[in-house]
Amino acid sequence: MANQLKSKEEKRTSWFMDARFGMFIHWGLYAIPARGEWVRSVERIHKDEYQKFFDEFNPVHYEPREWAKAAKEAGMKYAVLTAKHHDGFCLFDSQLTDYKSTQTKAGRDLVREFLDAFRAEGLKVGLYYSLLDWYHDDYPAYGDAHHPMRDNEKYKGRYHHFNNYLEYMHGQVRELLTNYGKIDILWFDFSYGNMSGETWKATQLIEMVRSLQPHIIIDNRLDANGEQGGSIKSGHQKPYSGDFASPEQIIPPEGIVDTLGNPIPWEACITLNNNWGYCSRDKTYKSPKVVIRKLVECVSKNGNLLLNVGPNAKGEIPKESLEILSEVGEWMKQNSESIYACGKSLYPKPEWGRYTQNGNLLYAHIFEESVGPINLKGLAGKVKKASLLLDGSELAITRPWNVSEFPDDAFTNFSEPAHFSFPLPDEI
Ligand code: FHN
Repeated sequence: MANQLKSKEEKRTSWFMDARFGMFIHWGLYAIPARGEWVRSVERIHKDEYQKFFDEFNPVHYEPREWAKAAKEAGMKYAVLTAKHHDGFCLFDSQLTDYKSTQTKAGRDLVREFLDAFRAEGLKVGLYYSLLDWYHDDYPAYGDAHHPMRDNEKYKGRYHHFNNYLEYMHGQVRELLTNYGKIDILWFDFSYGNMSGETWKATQLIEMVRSLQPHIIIDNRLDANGEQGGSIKSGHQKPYSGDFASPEQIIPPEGIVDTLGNPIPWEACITLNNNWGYCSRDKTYKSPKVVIRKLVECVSKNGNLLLNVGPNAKGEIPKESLEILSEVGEWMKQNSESIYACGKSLYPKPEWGRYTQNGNLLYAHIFEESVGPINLKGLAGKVKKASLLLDGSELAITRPWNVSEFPDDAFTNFSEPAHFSFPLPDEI
């Protein structure tokens, strides 16, 4: 039985393990204050005051096909959009609330347009759904760890019927998995303290999700230990920290494995600046080089990278983000062979960089800080042929190389890793 279950999960996640690279999109009313998606909680904004953003919301430049093209050009194979974030605003035409995009000046079902556009560009599609809901009257407020009214005396003693909220939450998940066609990923977020597992009626929720869309990948954030429902690990689980945003530090060399040592699909999600939701003043963008390094790091440990963009109130992805995506895309055009369908190598991580591997093809990612000869320790006798992905030029494999010996353009313009393809002998 366990093996059967395992093969079910393997079937569900095989496309995901090949895809390796996706776009995360955090978008909603919080794009108007433009101070990140937690603005209501951080600034203790009452829902009545936040209402002005609902009344104003009208993303006149929302063109999801442009978003989809940018993702595709960057080499991304899937995308996950916030259908509802913690503020409770729904980007889809839910019949369970009027707090939704179709009731704003926009008058549009933003989720449906997103799904249509990204599917049209050939990408897999996922929806992020917040378990937290700071708008719903039956979600705990006073004394909650995160609610905007958590320390507002007026909310003390206010009774809430949490089961009403659960009925609403489960009902919305049912709407998303019934009215919007095939969804490839359902990205729940997040569990904390006792707001975890069966508090959400997670077993019942997962059974309903599986009955509606048996193929769907579910992340592991329905419980604070990251165990419930997770086809994939996306952080928020012990002993790792949330988001896995620093896979270099958080994820061990062997990746994430089960008790038998079998690899478990996992995904790091990272912001391009320091905010998930649009933040106009946050210009601390990561360079294309850092993004590529994180992608290589994840793949070298059997993981995926979900890279976030936070569109603004007009519905535009910030130009800084588009520029980074475009440059990452240039690198992917040349080197995606060392990313897609690749994973952890049979060989231990070399001191000068990372290996990724796909079957009998080994890819050596050389980080330019490496000094001295590139010594393919332990490989010398086993490699038949080495060549640069850049131009297919052959590399002698009988001796170590100095990085300086590589052709000048062996490194892309971010002085990024050169890549070798090593067709390894069958016995590998
Ligand atoms: O609180 C959210 C946050 O806003 C964002 O959605 C991230 C994405 O992984 N998840 C939670 C914090 O980890």
